[in-house]
Amino acid sequence: MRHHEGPGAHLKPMLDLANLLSTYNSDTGEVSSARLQERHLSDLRGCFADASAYQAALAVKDPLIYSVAAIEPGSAAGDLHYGLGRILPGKIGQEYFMTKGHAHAQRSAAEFYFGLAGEGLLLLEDLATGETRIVPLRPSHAVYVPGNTAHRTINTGRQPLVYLGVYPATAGHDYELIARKNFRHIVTEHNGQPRLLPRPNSLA
Ligand code: PAN
Ligand code: ZN
Repeated sequence: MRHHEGPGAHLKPMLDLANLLSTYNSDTGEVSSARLQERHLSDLRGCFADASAYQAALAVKDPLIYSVAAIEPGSAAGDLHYGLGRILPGKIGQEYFMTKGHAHAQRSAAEFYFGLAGEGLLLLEDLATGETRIVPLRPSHAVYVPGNTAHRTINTGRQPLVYLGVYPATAGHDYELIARKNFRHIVTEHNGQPRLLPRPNSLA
């Protein structure tokens, strides 16, 4: 059968999405035919506010923190890319395991997040105003990340947080901005609940 040609060719991204979810391996975060990117604790240097807790954890081992299986059906203007993210549960100090976070290189590019499993948050920071908010990310919840917004995904639960992010193929990922300035706020656990706090300068 030739699924990807003829009148149904425009359905290819949709078929890929169905394929993506049906071949998802919940133990590894892998999706067959997708490029899997893995981030370990050592890849998140400078992200966590508690530098001594980070060093202490890294001295013991360098665990996997998250992975993203990326599907890129096309890269022309108008095409979409999507990634299946999986963040493991855990904390460094009181701060939850999370992604590096980024802004899109094409600043106006927005993103659609959809929760599939586990419990977490999106930390959103407006690049123009610095205004920060956290939005719950749970199974069957959608979160719209507007353009010009740095975003980081955080696992606040005890299970892997699994989600889909869909974004313009032309968006690009700018990690430099976050590596230089970091997010202005952190999310830590207090009495079992997530709390948004300004980043403490002394530990940054
Ligand atoms: C997501 C992210 C994913 C991993 O697919 O790429 O959550 O986070 P980092 O890219 O910050 O490591 C997305 O926002 N794509 O644009
Ligand atoms: Zn993004």
